[in-house]
Amino acid sequence: MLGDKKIIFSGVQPSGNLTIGNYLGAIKNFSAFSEEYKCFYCVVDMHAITVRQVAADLRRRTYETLALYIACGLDPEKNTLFVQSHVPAHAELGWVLDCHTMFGELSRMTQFKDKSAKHADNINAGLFTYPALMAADILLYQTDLVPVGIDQKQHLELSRDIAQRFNGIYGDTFTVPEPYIAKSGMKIMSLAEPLSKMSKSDTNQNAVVYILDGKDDIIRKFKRAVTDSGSEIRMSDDKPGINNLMTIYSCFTGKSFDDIEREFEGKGYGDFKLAVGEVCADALTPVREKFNALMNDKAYLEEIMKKGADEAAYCARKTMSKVKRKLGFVAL
Ligand code: AQP
Repeated sequence: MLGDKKIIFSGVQPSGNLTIGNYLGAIKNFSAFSEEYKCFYCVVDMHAITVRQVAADLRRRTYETLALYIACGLDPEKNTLFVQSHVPAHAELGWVLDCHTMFGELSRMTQFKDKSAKHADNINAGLFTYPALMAADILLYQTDLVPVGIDQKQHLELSRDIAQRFNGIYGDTFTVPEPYIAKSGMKIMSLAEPLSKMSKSDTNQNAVVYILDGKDDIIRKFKRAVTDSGSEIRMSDDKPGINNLMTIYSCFTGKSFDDIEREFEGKGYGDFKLAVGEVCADALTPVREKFNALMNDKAYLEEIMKKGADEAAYCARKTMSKVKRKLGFVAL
């Protein structure tokens, strides 16, 4: 709690151009919390370097991710928006939590398995201990609730285990966070391989719809989306392509799957794909326009970064001094 408000923390890696998976699974849902909760939204650049980055791209994407937070509706006056590497306590607590996280636990993380298969030439220690740094991000702010896409649920459960373990050894130190997986935040899958998650680092540009794609590109990508045999628009275990498109359509329109099935009864995949492309493009146009205006004002974005880092560091310091005292580190 901060004052009488519960605390929310979430983050996005500036590891690529953000996708509609990041948007529907996470960012779109963030602004609803601003009034009721004290919210910290972070651009987690330190997580991004678990995979090799080009420095100039990482720097640009850090600005872009912050601008996208704001363009997607996060008011910097009502939310603390900041960059992870601007608050060194993340790294500091990350190390402490590394020492309280078990090798076996980290070995079981599916994201580690997926990413080490994808980046076989760079299976670094940071990729392995990523979830302990994520726990540090969350626990540093005594977070009550973490809005994330369902793909991050396993990491969040580990954060809870780490918090409970630490509290068990040293006495009450951390709030044990709860995940918040929005109904609309179901896992958005690749348009080319609907059994794999849509990821910003996918090299197949046609598999991924980016938040900043123009209308023509969005419609083209949906038209080319892989669908399944048959022709009916209906949710079914053997139709992962159509399930994914129905999920996306439902997220953008708020319509239930039953409504969507009725709406497209007797119509074919072609009509449906076009409709999904159109609702997606229409929803993202205002975001893109606001983003472009923000990216023309770097000084404003830097002001937000600075203000956010000061606010975050203030809260982080309180937790860090408690942690150091409990561990037995000598205070000067
Ligand atoms: N496909 C998705 N469906 C629903 N939610 C998703 N999220 C990501 N992809 C989907 C949610 O977006 C938030 C930020 O994710 P992240 O940047 O921390 O990293 P990630 O989950 O590893 O996302 P990517 O796009 O797959 O990045 P890369 O390719 O760099 O690994 C999280 O809340 C996540 O759940």
